[in-house]
Amino acid sequence: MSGTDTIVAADVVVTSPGRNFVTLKITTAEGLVGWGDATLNGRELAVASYLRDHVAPLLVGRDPARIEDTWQYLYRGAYWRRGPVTMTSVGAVDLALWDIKGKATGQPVYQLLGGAVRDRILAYTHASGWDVPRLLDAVDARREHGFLAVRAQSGVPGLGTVYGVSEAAAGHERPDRHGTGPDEEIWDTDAYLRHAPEMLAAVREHAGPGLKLLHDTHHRLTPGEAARLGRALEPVNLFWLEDVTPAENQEVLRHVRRHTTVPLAIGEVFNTVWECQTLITEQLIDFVRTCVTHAGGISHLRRIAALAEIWQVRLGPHGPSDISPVALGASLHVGLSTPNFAIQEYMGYEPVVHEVFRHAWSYEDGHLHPGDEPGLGIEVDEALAARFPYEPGYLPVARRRDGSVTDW
Ligand code: EZ4
Ligand code: CO
Repeated sequence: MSGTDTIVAADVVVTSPGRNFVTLKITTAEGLVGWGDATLNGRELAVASYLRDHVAPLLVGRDPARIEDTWQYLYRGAYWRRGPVTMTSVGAVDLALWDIKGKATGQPVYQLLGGAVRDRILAYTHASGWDVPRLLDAVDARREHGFLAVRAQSGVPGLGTVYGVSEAAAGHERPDRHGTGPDEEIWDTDAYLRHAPEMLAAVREHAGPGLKLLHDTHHRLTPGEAARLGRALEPVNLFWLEDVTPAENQEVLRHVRRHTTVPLAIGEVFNTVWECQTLITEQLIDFVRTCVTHAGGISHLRRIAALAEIWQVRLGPHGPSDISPVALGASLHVGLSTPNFAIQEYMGYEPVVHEVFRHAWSYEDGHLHPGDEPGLGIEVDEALAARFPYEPGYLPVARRRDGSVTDW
């Protein structure tokens, strides 16, 4: 196939079946269609414009088989590099080109990446409750659905809405869909630090030793606070503690690491291997959370995995309901073919999302599989997608009790 086909169109589909998704569709002269996810929660149209206005004109006329060359061309050729908008755009193109290569060769993408190294991929899902009893019910419900790994989040006494708590069945990450700007939440780290160890100990006590238990601190702690929390959580035996600090400064994790053996996971907001470099090469984390779309696609996630493998760091990619089923599928093709892939986040989707994005990937007994359709195994129902126009939405903003802005 190499060199015989040509990209004739690159179109951006923006749809909002309950939440916004941005999808790239690349079409070739031979009639192949490749899909890529370009959703960046709360900043969707920036990526849509980057793709429509700046990338699509460059793709027309190119050879779709040249995936790596196109990656280099878009990354290095823009001069302005890295960052979530750029890397999500590059990632969407990369996914769509892998999809096309799979369809051109009749192979699922994981076969082109070296074939399966495992039979299925361990998944974790979210459970939350405003108080501990409701959280325990949610954990039970997830386990009844077969999940072996669960991320537990709860409300904090004295605070209102906080990150990660939703009692919706599928659980979903806000944004609230209104164009009036973000909701604001009050955050109090001391209240959280008093509550979190008790809350997670209650889950462990209730669920027993077999459950893989995870928790997300969502960038809120200083290195000292993170070290203390990590120590306090050691008896709970977490699978991981996520995003303890904002990690804009990777070096501060040295302090956390010196004081606790709690397994650390970081990286869902990172966009390239360079933001993971110190964390990996100094073994400051156990799991890297970079997302297959936000970190430049399958091609770049594999580079991160290769660096991580040398340092015995494993992948546990971001997979919230605010990336589309296209991205989740792509992550699973990497997961099935990458030795140091540990676990995939899987929040699930509302039923209508599964209708807009029909997918070969499947969930069963706590595990995911990408399926064996050629390419990524995704079909987008464009007519249905067109019935859900874009609606502006924002993630919340958090303030301390004194009114100053902190990390949400
Ligand atoms: O808050 O994807 O671990 N998962 C997460 C996510 C993020 C959202 C932000 O859009 O932290 O739920
Ligand atoms: Co997270």
